[in-house]
Amino acid sequence: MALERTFSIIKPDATRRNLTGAIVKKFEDAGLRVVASKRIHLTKAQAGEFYKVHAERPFYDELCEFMSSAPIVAQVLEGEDAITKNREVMGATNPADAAPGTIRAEFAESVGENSVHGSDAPETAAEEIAYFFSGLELVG
Ligand code: DAT
Ligand code: MG
Repeated sequence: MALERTFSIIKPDATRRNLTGAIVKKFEDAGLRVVASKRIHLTKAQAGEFYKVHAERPFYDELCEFMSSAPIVAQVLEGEDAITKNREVMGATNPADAAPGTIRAEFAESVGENSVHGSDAPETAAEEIAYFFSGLELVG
């Protein structure tokens, strides 16, 4: 399995509760390395652009409000099979369905405010990394 990179966000519900370090520890314990990281406060329009694939969903407006309600930490994670591994460490979208020990099982507040985002495929990982970071900011 080749070394892979994926995109991750620590969401506003988690930065508000000062959980950045606890969440990064979950990634590091799983063998994922943070090779880029920045704390930023998205505008609603920037959140809307990032989540545009969900534009037709009933929760889209709520999602964009939430993602722009407080700072986020945007990150690039690197490791063997990083896209799948990150999704495993995150747990299911709805924390009620998330496996014990996953980030969402331990920290998420609801299906909407679920502490982390993670890319779901190589194409989306590449797009999402490029939306937030320049090549110069990726430091393996
Ligand atoms: P994931 O974040 O696990 O990839 P997704 O891509 O289906 O899940 O949805 C993106 C985000 O949208 C999700 O993290 C939280 C929000 N969301 C999804 N389903 C929702 C719902 N039924 N109600 C409210 N928010 C929802
Ligand atoms: Mg998704």
